[in-house]
Amino acid sequence: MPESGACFEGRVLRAHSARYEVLDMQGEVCSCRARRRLRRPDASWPAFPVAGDLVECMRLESGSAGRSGVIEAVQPRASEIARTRSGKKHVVVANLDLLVVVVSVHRPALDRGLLDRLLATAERTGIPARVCLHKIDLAAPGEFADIHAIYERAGYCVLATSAVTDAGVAPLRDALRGHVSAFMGASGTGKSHLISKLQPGLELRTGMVSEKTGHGRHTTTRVDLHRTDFGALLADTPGVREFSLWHLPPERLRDLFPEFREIQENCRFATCTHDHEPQCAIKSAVSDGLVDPGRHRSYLAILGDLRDGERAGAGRRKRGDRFA
Ligand SMILES: Nc1nc2c(ncn2[C@@H]2O[C@H](COP(=O)(O)OP(=O)(O)OP(=O)(O)O)[C@@H](O)[C@H]2O)c(=O)[nH]1
Ligand SMILES: [Mg+2]
Ligand SMILES: [Zn+2]
Repeated sequence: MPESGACFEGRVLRAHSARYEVLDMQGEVCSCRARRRLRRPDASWPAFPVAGDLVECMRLESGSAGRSGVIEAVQPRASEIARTRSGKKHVVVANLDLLVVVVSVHRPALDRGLLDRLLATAERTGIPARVCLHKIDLAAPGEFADIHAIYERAGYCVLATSAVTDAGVAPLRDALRGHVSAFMGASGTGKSHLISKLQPGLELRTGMVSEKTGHGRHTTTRVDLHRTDFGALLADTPGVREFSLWHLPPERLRDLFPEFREIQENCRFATCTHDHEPQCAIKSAVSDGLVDPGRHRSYLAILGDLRDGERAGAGRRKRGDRFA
């Protein structure tokens, strides 16, 4: 057993009330606290640790509560899933290899706006995303074939999955093997249930979808990176209702829709935002059925939010407010 005072590297599995569970290179979990300077949520860098962070720690005496240590440093992140919450940057999870966006086909109804925001977030941080059309047992045969095709044409790998029939579970497990992945989506879409299917024995808490509203009940309340026996780390995350991309310059959004990339080369203006500009190749492609109108609508909705955010930020700066 490593002695007290020894340094070790590891990955944060979960953060809770200023305690962090860190998985070390030997596969042991150590309960750590973080140096105060790492815990300031407003620090630009190093920011306080989140699940997925790679950290450098010092081991303390092992007590009755098991191994313990102190996080001394957080390594720069290779990727991070970041959103805007109450005007501040909120990093949900770091250092992913893969983002699994879980949308249920029914109960709750498929939310394409949220799906497209999460896919754009994965593009932004440079990690591949998979789309899980989950609860496929609730769909009529062929009911979601068009959605499946739209996202495959956009360049994504799409899986129809069910925790009831086990459809798609084995191929998803294969795709996750050896990687660090996070499952994100609206509450009640079945993220925790699906992860429990992927790794029998985990038995994560799941919640019923409300009969009245058709929404989930926000059963999972924090990010937890789970170990599996097939060589994957899987992050279960709390359901998101709205997802605003953190501080993205609006003109960069067009590069986060993979199916736009080649086509937009032909827009009349090199900086075309595919909104009001004349001779826009993307708008023509939508009319010609080459780009899905729903994806273009999602793009315009996100663009509108980013422009509003930019205006609000400029207003705050003008008034001399501290920019969050
Ligand atoms: N019919 C059907 N129901 C499912 C499936 N997967 C999950 N469910 C049900 O959907 C409900 C919500 O599942 P959860 O796993 O708690 O959903 P979640 O996405 O983790 O929700 P939050 O933790 O609130 O974000 C539960 O009642 C599950 O039993 C599925 O494949 N088919
Ligand atoms: Mg859950
Ligand atoms: Zn254009």
